[in-house]
Amino acid sequence: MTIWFDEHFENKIRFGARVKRILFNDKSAFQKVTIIDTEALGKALLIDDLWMCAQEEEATYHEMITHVPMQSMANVKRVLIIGGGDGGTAREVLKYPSVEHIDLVEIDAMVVDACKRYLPEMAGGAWDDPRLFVHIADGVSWVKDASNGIYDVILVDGSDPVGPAVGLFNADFYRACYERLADDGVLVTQAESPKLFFNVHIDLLQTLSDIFPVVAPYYQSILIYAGALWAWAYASKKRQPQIVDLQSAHAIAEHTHLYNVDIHQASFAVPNFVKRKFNR
Ligand code: SPD
Repeated sequence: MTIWFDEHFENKIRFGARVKRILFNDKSAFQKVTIIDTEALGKALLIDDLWMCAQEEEATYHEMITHVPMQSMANVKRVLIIGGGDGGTAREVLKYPSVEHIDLVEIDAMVVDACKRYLPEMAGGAWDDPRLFVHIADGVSWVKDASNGIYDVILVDGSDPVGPAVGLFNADFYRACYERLADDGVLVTQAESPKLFFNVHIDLLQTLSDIFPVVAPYYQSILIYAGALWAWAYASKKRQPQIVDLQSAHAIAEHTHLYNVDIHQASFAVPNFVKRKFNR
């Protein structure tokens, strides 16, 4: 029997792949967590029936959320990842020898446990790195707690704005992130598709702009995400999203699938339909 997994958008359009096997499927206190093996994309994680990452297509997402901020700063030592329970973002951050400490704050233990067991490739050994500290906790409360200290880089690697990730799209959360961010630090959050989630995308950019002096969206296409053109939002108190050390960017590009100097620069080209609503 042929099984397909499809992510549906408003019952109008769907994004799917053929499934070989369902490896894990359960409901936590927060959401439905599924890991499947697919014909075309390898193993994949889905949350509440939405694509999160798939082996053959995850590099774009994890490299863009990580290397754009990491290359816009030098000598990053302390990193906070909110969400990221599959370990893919931590894997990319750990490519930097300057990084001394990563707090990964994931609300749902089931995501981490299922990924460790059924999708360990995504973290690529990150779970065993002594610099990574995994906390099963609410990211919103984490950033509101001053005792957690200050971070050079904050990466918001959450799910879509349904279920437990809703709080990662509001001003309260980003005001608290501002307090946790070093003066010359950088925050990047996944910012949904400017095509299918236009209002969410614009609202998020506006929310960030009310808090951070520097805000810039950046884009890449991702095959499995609804809308195909995906966005991240860069925010900082004073640092522009420019590569600070070309040599370091070329060096990291030796270890990436997609990210390089040209991609970093070109990804900040903003489509006109976004510029008409958000132009800074
Ligand atoms: N619609 C997909 C949104 C995905 C955001 N996070 C993905 C998690 C991968 N680490």
